Amino acid sequence: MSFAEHRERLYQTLAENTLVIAYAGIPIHTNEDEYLDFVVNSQYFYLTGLERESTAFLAYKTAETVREILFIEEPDPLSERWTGKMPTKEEVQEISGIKDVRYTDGLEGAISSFMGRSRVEQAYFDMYRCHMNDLPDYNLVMAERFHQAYPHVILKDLRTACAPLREQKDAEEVERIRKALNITRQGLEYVMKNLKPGMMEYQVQADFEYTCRRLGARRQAFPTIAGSGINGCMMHYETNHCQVQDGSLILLDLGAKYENYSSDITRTYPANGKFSPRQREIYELVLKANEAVAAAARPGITTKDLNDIACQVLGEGLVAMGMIQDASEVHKYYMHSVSHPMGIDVHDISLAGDVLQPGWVISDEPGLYIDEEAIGIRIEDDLLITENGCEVLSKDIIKDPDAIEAFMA
Ligand SMILES: [Mn+2]
Repeated sequence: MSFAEHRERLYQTLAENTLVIAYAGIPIHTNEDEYLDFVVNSQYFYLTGLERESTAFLAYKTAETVREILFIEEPDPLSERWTGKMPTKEEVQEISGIKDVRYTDGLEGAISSFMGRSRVEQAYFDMYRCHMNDLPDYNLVMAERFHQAYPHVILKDLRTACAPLREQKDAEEVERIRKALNITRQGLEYVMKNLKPGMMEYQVQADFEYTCRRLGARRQAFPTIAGSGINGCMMHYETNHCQVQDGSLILLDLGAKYENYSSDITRTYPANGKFSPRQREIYELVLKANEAVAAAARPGITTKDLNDIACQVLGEGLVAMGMIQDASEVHKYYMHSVSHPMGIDVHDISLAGDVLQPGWVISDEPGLYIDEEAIGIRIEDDLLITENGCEVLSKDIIKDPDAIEAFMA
């Protein structure tokens, strides 16, 4: 399915007399003349396939038709001298399938023209805010500006409208995730070849990210977590500044991002290449939960159901080891939930309580975190929900403890 088909799916859900305005966004300034790496707005990307900053997309749906216009910056020889070639109208037409491409200096005029001559009743902007204290995203700023100018038009949230569409991946999106996973697999193999006690956690991180970059991933899907020993017991440890001790485990939660789609994998390795009997005992319990979740994942159940399965397997195992009295105490050693949707974003857009459907891609990531023994183990795979069950997209990334030991030997 092409990006044009993503738009077509959106239009089918919209009422007539509806305007859609989506901005790629602008680079975020830090200090002096430095900016953060540009990250495109996910709704804009989903609808256009474009990752170029300072571009925008406008669509207007009437009873009869949908008008689509894409706005890009006019290529300018001076800018190109400093920062490289800018995309041309032909190039963005090819990627997005949008025929009417104009330059951004015409955007306000185009909005004014639609507002002046058409009966616009509602307008969709991405108005997402993660935390109340966050600075507003560019799309939210532009939504507020629009609302000031046209207070009679009902504003609606483009992100919410895109959620059910983005949850269900098409073949091209799954293919991009497979490519990201293929890079992540090779990165982890490079890590296993080089891992030894005495390394710094950030060196393990560097081995992984070096491979990702060499294989064409432009960025990581999220900050790499490389937690050895007790650090593996912190869910989102990403300082990675400690030395990896002999006899410890290192928990690696990481993923390449490729063609703007994410992979999200966790593997836990013995620093010296061999699990201790106790480490292996815990590892095998986490692996059992990981496999139970993959065996249960299918259309018709929820990620909460999957988490209940993980809790049951982990809880029963901990009771059998005498670590807790009752399976309900599992949260003493397992503090997160087992699954989240993934796609363009590593924690991808979803509507709470949604039931799994074919085409969803979700994580499968049980873990156990035993502070008193400095054992933190998580095993995470990425699952594609199919008609009858699921496909483990990350099945080639080894996780069997014997296979890990053989690979590291
Ligand atoms: Mn995850």
